[in-house]
Amino acid sequence: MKPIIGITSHVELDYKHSLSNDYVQAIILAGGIPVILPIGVDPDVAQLVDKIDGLVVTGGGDIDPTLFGEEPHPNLGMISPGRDSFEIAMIEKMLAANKPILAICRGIQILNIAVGGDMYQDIYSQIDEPLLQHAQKANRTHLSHYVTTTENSLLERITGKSKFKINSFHHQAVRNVPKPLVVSAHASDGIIEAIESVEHTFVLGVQWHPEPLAVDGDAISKQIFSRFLQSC
Ligand SMILES: [Mn+2]
Repeated sequence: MKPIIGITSHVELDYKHSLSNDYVQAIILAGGIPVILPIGVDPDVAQLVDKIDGLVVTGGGDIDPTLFGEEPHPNLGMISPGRDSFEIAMIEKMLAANKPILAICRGIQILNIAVGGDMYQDIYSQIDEPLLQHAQKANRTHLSHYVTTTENSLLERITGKSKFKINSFHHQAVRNVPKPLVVSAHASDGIIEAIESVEHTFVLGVQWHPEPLAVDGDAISKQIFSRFLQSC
């Protein structure tokens, strides 16, 4: 029996569901059966969580800042409140059931908010230090900047590396990371690039996009998906 993996969809302004095929193919390549999840089923998340073996929380637009006690910064992009509420409800139930979660890009941010953390709405206007280019202009499979993993973290154990290169497509980032989550990788400018739970079997959030890299054959990205599937 292959694990069934729920994958949340990108929802444009609560109007249209869409999802890059790379998420689907990366799960199939790693040995799972992907199922694309809709918004609008918040009251039924307990039943959904019961049916799936793992959850991929995918990338997309920005997140409603009132969810972490702020009002919209001028550089906040498009948000999807229906997606925010569905994903937070799913994450809460998955955590309670100790079922595996792989959270990607926007996913790492909503994962952090679901446990009471917060985030930068726009790193370039909210951080005074000089920052790297985190919205790369190269194609999706180009590895543009390095991340350094936290010693003995799940991410370090999965990848077997203390430093490696990733792609980068974000202007927001996780800020305060509350328990049970901890930082598992950061960029050279201090931006948090990965978080994980110290109380769950497999809960990992990455700020980059491993799914086009895994489909392209990148060994580290394939390892992330295969360890996620093993946990499922
Ligand atoms: Mn980055």
